[in-house]
Amino acid sequence: MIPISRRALLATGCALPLVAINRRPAHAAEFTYKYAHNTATTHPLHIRTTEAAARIKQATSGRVEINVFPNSQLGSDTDTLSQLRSGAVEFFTLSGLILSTLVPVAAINGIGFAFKDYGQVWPAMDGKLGALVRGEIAKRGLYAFERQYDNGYRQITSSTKPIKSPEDLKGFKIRVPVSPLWTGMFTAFGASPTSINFSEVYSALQTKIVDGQENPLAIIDSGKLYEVQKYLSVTNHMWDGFWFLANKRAMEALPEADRAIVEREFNKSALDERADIAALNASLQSGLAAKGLQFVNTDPAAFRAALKQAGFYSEWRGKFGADAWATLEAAVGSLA
Ligand code: X2X
Repeated sequence: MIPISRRALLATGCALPLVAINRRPAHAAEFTYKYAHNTATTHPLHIRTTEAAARIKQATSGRVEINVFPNSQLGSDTDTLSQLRSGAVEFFTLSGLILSTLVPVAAINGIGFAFKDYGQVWPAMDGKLGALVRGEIAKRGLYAFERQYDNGYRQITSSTKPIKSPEDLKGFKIRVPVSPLWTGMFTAFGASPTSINFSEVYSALQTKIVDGQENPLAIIDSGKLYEVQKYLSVTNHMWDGFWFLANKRAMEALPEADRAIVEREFNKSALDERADIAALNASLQSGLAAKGLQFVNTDPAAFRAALKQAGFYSEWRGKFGADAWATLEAAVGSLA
């Protein structure tokens, strides 16, 4: 029996109750996709993408359900990139520098000391430089959403000694993400870099496999790296962002209208996440100091000069090619 009385039907007219009667019952989603990322659940990347997934479910009337897997739960970044390519995972946020193992030019925003400030970062990444990288990503069977999420300007931490000058990096055992640019840059400083996925960083620091690492403040905080590090040197040595990546076949399987909703909502959340990181950058200096990290100020010009001296800029100009380099320089000025 339909639980609507004849009296109620008569009282309200037909249209409304009939819609209610015909509405499909709650049912399983038509598309259940996995989104993986490497940060803790307290990081704005997790919070804002989870909000996007909820809005997408609502706006598609439950047709598209995206389950968020934080903390490298589905595997390290290197593993998850393979899963994204095979379609085992449909969505993944990844640093362009790590993605460069598949799409070399995606590392270009990580060139040391390239972006002076966010006033240079977003116009470049939302503009020509980002478009160039997204074009190359598309050629490799992946789809990059228009708006990148912020990871941030990276700072060096250490458990053994404060890094004050480039000389202090000589022989320093530092963890870097799995990426030729990261290894190349710290080799150029004369450090001793080890490539380790983020999922292993806390334990690598705790067990002293490495003495230091480098990451933005929001990652150092949400990853609780302050528990296993003593000093934080404010170097701002590179800017790093997360591309929101999709398996192309999974995107194309969505009806066009749903695909537009998915894009709209993840792009919108990227802007929210950028604002969160900006706020954290302002608050975390004192926040992390209160948690025991000793802040060390540095002269970034000295670090940049050390890279230049080592031939870092000319080497990477050669690797990225004149066109991509010119696109970067158009955004940040001459890097010579
Ligand atoms: O692996 C890292 O250091 C992190 C969290 O910053 C990236 O995803 C590149």
